[in-house]
Amino acid sequence: MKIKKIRAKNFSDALAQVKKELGSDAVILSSEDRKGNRPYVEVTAAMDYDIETGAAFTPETQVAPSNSVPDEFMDLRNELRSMRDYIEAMKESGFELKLHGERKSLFDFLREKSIKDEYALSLVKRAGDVSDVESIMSDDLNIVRQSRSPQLIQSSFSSDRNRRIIMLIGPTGSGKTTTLAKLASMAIREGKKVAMISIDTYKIGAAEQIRIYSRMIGIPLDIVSDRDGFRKSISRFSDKDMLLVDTTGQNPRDTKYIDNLRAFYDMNLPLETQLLLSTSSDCEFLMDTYKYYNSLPIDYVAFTKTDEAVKLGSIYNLCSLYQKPVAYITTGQRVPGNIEFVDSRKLTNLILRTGSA
Ligand SMILES: Nc1nc2c(ncn2[C@@H]2O[C@H](COP(=O)(O)OP(=O)(O)OP(=O)(O)O)[C@@H](O)[C@H]2O)c(=O)[nH]1
Ligand SMILES: [Mg+2]
Repeated sequence: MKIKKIRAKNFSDALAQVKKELGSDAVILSSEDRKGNRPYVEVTAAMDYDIETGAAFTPETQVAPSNSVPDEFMDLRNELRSMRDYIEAMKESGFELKLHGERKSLFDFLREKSIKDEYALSLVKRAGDVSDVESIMSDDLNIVRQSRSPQLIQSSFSSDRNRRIIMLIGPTGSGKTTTLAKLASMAIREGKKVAMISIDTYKIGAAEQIRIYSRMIGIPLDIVSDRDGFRKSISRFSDKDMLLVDTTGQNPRDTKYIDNLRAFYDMNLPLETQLLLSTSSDCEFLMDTYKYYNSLPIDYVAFTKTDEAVKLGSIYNLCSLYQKPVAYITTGQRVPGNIEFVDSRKLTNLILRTGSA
């Protein structure tokens, strides 16, 4: 293992030098800001360091790797790993590591809420204290829905601007059917004429589940399996103010599933699409999931199961990356109820208050 100390005027220069002198596999062991008349950054880097075992990569360890890795090595390995990920994220987003005092505490506070490093850094760079962070985050979350294509506006239902056909999409079990029933109950209470359409003929029991809700709330339901049926159903419910459309949840990485959904959009009806994502899911999973749904015309994101979530930073991460407005959050299994229409300020409060620290 070769260890080298490198000095540079800032962290990105030091990293560039490490890469040049030790190669791109070099591992950063430590970095320190040196103060004084001419401040500089000192980085200690190592080459031929086996990050998986936390051991120097020598011929001996290659031949006879040790099965029982001592705890302190495991800790070191984890620390090195997270440091490497952190630095990679910094490099990708072009940030420098220069946080001290209040800013460092703010950064740590945001990370604690599961806000991704690059977004946490961006917030901290724009803010002086927690209340600044709150208002900046709230501004960031105040995303206005982009207007749909003129083509869509001219379509068959545009004469009645109050009529809404809302389609709920999302991964399996994200809460589409339950939320649909919550929305239907709310609309009924507001005196609207509502009907439900389910295009979920894939999952066993899906029809029964939505039928129970339709009877419970007392609103009509159509279950259709194709575009023809869908069009007929929309005509049948032409007297309604609101049509709520339930869809099948499947793995969005399956292109057939996304293509099936897309076929309904190709009908050129004025559908409003809400993508439901469960906040009890891992943030990386959600970010990746979104990527696949992103090929569909999503108008809003809605976050479900906030009652089960340990942290809600994923809401900010997703909104920052995909720039979609949040329609509402759901807070439990109860129907009716357990749905909240939150503005960006309330959302910010939830994100910053949920979880430890
Ligand atoms: N804790 C909690 N559970 C919820 C919430 N919303 C839905 N659920 C539960 O999550 C489970 C799945 O909900 P569904 O509405 O069937 O989800 P779905 O997206 O329709 O599922 P698929 O149709 O299989 O894709 C059910 O047990 C719901 O009661 C919520 O806000 N909080
Ligand atoms: Mg369902």
